[in-house]
Amino acid sequence: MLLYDMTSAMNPRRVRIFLAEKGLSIPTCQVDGLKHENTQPAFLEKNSLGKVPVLELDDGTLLTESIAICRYLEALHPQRPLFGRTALEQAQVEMWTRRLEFEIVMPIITNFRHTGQYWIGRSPQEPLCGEYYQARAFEAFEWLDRELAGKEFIAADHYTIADIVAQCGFLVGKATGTRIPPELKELTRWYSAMVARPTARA
Ligand SMILES: N[C@@H](CCC(=O)N[C@@H](CS)C(=O)NCC(=O)O)C(=O)O
Repeated sequence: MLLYDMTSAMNPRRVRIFLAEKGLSIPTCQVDGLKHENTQPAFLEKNSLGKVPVLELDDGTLLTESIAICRYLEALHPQRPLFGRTALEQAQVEMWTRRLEFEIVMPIITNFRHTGQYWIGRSPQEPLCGEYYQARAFEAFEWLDRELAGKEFIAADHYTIADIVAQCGFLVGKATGTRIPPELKELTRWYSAMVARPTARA
């Protein structure tokens, strides 16, 4: 297997943390976004969308989408489960992962696309759109703060892919000006615990 990775990017980080939590390691090939390597024909043959991560299997099969890659790895290495243990837990993890993708990650990333240096010349930028999505992100942070009251983890009584999705999203928010406000105590507590995990810098 070979993982096409981009060190500073959010979605490959999900896979790296997932692997680290499982105690697994896979050879990686770095794709340099600043040098536009992801939009060159050689990489577009791996992923026609020009995005990382991509997992290339030994028979040449290509898997894209961070969550699909993690699901594949979970099926190969079920211990310790990160997508839920029981039918109900699996549904709850899926529920939370989708809620977090749409409510938390999407507005953070959309703000970054419309305001970040990296996207100049790569994607049309509309500052008002950036402001709009940042405001939506902060509303969603308040919602998640309320949801986290009394909970150690987001979706279950243990760490799951839902926590990984959220922590990677908040890391982008931190780097791009959409930080967790300190008055959101539950969210701040949860995030501090996530970034203190030994796998957080994978
Ligand atoms: N839904 C995809 C999103 C992949 C994605 O957007 N990757 C970003 C990095 S976090 C990327 O490759 N960006 C490079 C670019 O578009 O220039 C996934 O979960 O893997």
